[in-house]
Amino acid sequence: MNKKYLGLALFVSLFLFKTGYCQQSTVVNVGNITDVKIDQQKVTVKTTNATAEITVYTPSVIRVRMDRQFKADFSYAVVGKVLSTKTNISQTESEIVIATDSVKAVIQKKPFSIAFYTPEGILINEDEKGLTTTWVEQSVTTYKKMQEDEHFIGLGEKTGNLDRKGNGYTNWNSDVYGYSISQDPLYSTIPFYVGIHHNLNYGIFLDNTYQTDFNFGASNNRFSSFGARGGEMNYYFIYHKKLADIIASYTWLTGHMPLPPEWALGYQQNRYSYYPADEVLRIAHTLREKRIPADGITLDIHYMDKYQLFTWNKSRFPDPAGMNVELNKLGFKTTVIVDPGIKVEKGAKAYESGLKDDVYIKYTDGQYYTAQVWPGWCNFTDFTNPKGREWWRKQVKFFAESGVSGIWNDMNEFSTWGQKIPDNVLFNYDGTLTTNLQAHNVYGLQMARSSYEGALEQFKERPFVLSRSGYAGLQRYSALWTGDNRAEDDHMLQGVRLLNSLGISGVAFTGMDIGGFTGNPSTPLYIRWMELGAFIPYYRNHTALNTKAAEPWTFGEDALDIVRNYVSLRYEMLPYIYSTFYNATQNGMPVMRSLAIDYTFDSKILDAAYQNQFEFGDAFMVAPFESNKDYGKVYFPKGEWYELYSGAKEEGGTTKTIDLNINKLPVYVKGGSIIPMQSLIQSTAEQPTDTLTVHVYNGSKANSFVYYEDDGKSFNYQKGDFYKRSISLNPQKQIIVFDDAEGSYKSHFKYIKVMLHGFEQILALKLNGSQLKLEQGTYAFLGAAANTDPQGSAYQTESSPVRFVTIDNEQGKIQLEY
Ligand code: NBV
Repeated sequence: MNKKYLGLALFVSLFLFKTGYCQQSTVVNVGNITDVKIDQQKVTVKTTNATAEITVYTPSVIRVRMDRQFKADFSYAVVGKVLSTKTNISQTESEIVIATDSVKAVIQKKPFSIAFYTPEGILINEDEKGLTTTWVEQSVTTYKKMQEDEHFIGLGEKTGNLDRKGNGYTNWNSDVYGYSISQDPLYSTIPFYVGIHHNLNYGIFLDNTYQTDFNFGASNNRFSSFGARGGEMNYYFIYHKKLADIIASYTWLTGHMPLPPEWALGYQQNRYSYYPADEVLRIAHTLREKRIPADGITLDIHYMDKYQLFTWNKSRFPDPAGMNVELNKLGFKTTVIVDPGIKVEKGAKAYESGLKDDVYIKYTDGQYYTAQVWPGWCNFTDFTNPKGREWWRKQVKFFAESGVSGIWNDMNEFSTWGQKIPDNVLFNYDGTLTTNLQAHNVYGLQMARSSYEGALEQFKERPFVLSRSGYAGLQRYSALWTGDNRAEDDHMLQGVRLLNSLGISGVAFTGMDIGGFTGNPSTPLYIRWMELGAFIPYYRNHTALNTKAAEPWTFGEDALDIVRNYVSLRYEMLPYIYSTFYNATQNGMPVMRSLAIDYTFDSKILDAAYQNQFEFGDAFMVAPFESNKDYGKVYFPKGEWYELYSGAKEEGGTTKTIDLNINKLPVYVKGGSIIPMQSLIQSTAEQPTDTLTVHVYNGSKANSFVYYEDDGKSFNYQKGDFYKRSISLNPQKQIIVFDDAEGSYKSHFKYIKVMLHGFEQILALKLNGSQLKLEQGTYAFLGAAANTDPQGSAYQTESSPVRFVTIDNEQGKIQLEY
């Protein structure tokens, strides 16, 4: 080759190398199937470049696992085990078919690619055939063909629109103080999403704890993809006709939330920070004096001595146990914050005991990893080490001895003044030593787990645990809140979407800082947010250091009246809310629900104009708007709807522009709903009257509600000491039925007041054959405080026309005919 050509060849190769065309060999595709092994519910294949296992877990859950070299099969998220499932597996020259009663996976052999079909043969999801699964150095990604008009929802704590189409997301748990409403990533990782197209929906859960990346057609219309920066391609494909069932399968796989104590569903007063003890008690007393029902007070970092874990600042809190007794007498429970960093201080009790038990994270050379947080230089417990978790569980005794009832896990991403943890610190990862790259995203989950398990061992009653960071499966241990939001309207609405997305992703017990953490809300924003809070699973007001006080009485008399109305409504709704939480412990259905769950294939619900509307349990639809708007447009999905306050009926399938009034949050009730409520109480430590009011809304479709009651605090329910009864409305047969109660618990309620809404034509009911005359009247959902206390609330809004009758609850099955 002469010099000229050699020069050109060199130039061309350099160009190709630079532009990446020559690096094809560093992109490794899964390749062709070269060997197939078929077991009862599992197919193992060798391909040119990898090994893959496709396993049927249930008729609707199929796991796809792929790697160039398999390592130990271990997961912090998955608790569901392979269930014996009728599975047909067959193969031909070109493909392998795995069929269950509800889904069919077809694997092409050359090259390997997988597609999922309904039993009728309708395509649900398929690999992008040109790209399938590929490795780029240590990263592995699976590419799925973008289906026509495909949309995506879920992926846990992600900002942006309900519809994730057109966006890419990263999972790397991060401390994001005052995050923006389009920031990514935030504090937690839940790599589970739902795809929707052609009246079909499916779920994909990528169980890989390295940094994961998702692309839902971000600047590409060819594929959606999910991948990880290390570890295996390891995903679960879930198919059901209904999204609620996909969530049920996903939470079967990653676990259900335990039943929380009832007090945790009440109102929680918080700030960074309440101290000294007298101030905490003053807050508690003022809530009682001002008749703002409340159950929780939360202590932020200033309760500690120089921010050292497992200490009390003795000058601020000379007698923490005494203070907590006092608070308990007032009907309050105390939750305290914990951070992962433990101050490096010779002689400090907890620090020394951690050293002795060898629980702190180290570098590869055996030196401790030390970084700065609140207390100064800290070491960090390795919560991925069983020994670390055991040590932490023992430390929780410190809180039990001080009469604490809840543990709030903060900074557990984990955060070291916003700095990055070096890649090379080591984590035990339950016996498979690894680095920060693999352990980072599960650290928060394992800390929350340790706190929960510690509280289970040390507390006498059901604990409440809250966490900022997490990974899939967090719901088994903890509630989650969305960290340091801002006191801005779009943050309130973004918060609604974050919680709704978390609900789709298996976390039913969620909250956000009501009123906003950074900055000061305007009075209308504060009011709106506090109203909204009544319909948020974890109802906690919180604000940062050096911001304006945010207790309900700090925004003037009007604000106080309005807020009192909504906190009071929350307490009246507790039988409904507690039952809804109970149901979440059984089937994973979130308490706060995006409309996408019940109306998945209605394209309007993904429309940005209506994406903030949500359901609270099965009955309520809330339409939140910016606090400064005078009117807003509401979408009513198919069915019948009633405006909560006036009972006015709205037809489904329509939109309506409504006047907005700061005194009242737009809330609607779905036709057919059954809503048990109680009399107003100031805390769950107080007993309501002995009448349970069951609101029944007329509707054209049959509906039922599982009513659940127990002592609200102990573990006796696990031994059958609960009271559970199904209440149903059957409009075709024109009956309302209270089934026989299950369980050994005696209901607190002697009577049931059946309150009928939308049954104007009906004057009497038949109870087991005999005639009951209905009374007529009105019912006001707001203003109960004013009814019980003349100085209560000034804001009585409209009331809804009702027909009602009171019946005896202490009988078996009750059938009411109308
Ligand atoms: O412990 C102080 C705060 C806490 O109030 C907040 O809720 C957490 O998200 N914490 C973060 C530490 C850092 C605050 C700047």
